[in-house]
Amino acid sequence: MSDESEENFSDRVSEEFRCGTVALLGRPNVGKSTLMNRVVGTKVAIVTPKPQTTRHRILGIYTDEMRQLVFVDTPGIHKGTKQLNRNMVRIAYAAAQEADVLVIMQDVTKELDTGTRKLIERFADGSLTQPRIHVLNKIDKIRHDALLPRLQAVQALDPDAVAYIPLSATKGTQIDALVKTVTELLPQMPPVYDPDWFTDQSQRQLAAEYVREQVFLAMHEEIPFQTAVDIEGFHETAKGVEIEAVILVGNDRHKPMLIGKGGERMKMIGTSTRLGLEELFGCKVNLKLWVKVQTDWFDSPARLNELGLNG
Ligand SMILES: Nc1nc2c(ncn2[C@@H]2O[C@H](COP(=O)(O)OP(=O)(O)OP(=O)(O)O)[C@@H](O)[C@H]2O)c(=O)[nH]1
Ligand SMILES: [Mg+2]
Repeated sequence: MSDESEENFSDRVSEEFRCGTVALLGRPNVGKSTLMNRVVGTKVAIVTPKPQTTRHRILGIYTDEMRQLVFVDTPGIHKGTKQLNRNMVRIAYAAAQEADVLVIMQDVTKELDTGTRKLIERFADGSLTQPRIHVLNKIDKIRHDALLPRLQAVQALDPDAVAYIPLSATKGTQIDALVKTVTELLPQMPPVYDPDWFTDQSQRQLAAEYVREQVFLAMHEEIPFQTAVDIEGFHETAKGVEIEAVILVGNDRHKPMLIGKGGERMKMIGTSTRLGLEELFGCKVNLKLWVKVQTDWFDSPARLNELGLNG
């Protein structure tokens, strides 16, 4: 969008317009990225049934006439000994420190385990002073009467939070309540981002993430967690975009597994990625994929730095 129309939008907004950042925090797999995509209305963050899907801090921006909510999706907070895992957790805590509002999410279909309790206690221990909202996600999967004890348990752990909101990110239930509650906690100020922006990621970064999503969906055991994607070429042409992507694996054994018999698995990963990217970019995508072995890249600070995963 041009500078002129951006100015127009900022000029048009009322004095009551609110804008600020909202960190989405929680254990892996609770639905942080799903929730952000739901509010923003576009798949700006990849989602898979596997934990540790998100590795970066990713912005998802929602703008209407009244507000601009800048959601900060974060990697799930977990224990891990590899440098990559430690960096991911650091990214999440750094995002919490910088945000105006903290949204702490949990999956109500899972036990309120020690990891989740500790995480809640850590955010409620007074070291961070921003208002906190607890989101109890995946209510579409539990019986109504199972929710009350869970709400009481979170309230007991963090009685000073502003709100406790049960919702379903996939079904879209109670999203309005979250948007309303968050808005009231943000400062009155004009929008920071162009109203047409959904995310801070470049098309190149989105392409890398979309490839990684398909690797996560296609592969099992440790392979997805030891895979990264590097975009080596991204060219806009008259027909659409041409992308050259390298899938990095941390181990020789993983390369043939990822390629599959007769290259079948790579073909499948390539096709599903291409379809997703064509929908996202609204144009034809020509995607070329390679697999490269780079032993233990996930424990190499220099390599993590090159991949933008330095935390
Ligand atoms: N039934 C149900 N499933 C959900 C809901 N929200 C998310 N999921 C599923 O939960 C899984 C994890 O979702 P993500 O959004 O990737 O979770 P995350 O918290 O971002 O996970 P990490 O990035 O690994 O930290 C996916 O299979 C989602 O489809 C929900 O409201 N209901
Ligand atoms: Mg995620």
